[in-house]
Amino acid sequence: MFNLILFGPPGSGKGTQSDKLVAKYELVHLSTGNLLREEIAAKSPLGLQAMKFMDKGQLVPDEVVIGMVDSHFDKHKEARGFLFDGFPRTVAQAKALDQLLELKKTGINNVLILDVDEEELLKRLILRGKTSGRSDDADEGILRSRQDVYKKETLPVAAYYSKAGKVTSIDGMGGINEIFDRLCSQIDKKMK
Ligand code: B4P
Repeated sequence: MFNLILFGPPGSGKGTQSDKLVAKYELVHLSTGNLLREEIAAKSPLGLQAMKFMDKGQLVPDEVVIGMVDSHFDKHKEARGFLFDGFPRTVAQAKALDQLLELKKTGINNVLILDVDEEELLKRLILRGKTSGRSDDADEGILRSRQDVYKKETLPVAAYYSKAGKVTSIDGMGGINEIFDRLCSQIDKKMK
């Protein structure tokens, strides 16, 4: 299996680039943000619980996210690999993912970090908020607190994988296709 993590702050383009990457490399896309929004749309108990955190720009509790990933994993036993988008977002989630992958006798091949200026992140999310209908994009205060949560709770995940020598930083500024080409050239090197 070839397993990738696409990592970066809110608005760095993880979702945008993941759609293109899974099409090219035939990986299963596992976006915890998308899975949580599906649960909210279905008004499931998990969705109703998650909504309370997402609306405030906070992370959904680890046990909720890990349980959801675990059951999604089981639906894709034949996958040639996964692209993890927006997961793991805490060190506890990273450790849980390592255990899940170990059970499958596989691991993470590469963690690609999209590097984007904070002003550009806010600009993108404010623009998305005008059309997305996402409550977590609607308010500049929430957008800023999502960036703070990223720095406090999610950045340590990069250090966790860095110790294992798995992290590559990718310039996430510029056009969508240009960033996609940068990501592909790194993935192609790792797949050889
Ligand atoms: P996510 O759904 O993961 O979304 P995101 O971080 O907001 O955005 P992403 O980086 O994917 O940006 P996108 O490509 O869309 O998380 C949402 C929330 O869910 C979290 O805050 C949290 O509450 C919860 N959650 C999710 N996973 C969790 C976990 N594991 N644990 C706990 N809680 C979790 O790009 C943003 C915008 O920029 C788009 O409008 C796009 O069109 C635009 N854009 C992209 N690339 C561009 C470019 N190169 N130039 C200009 N615009 C660009």
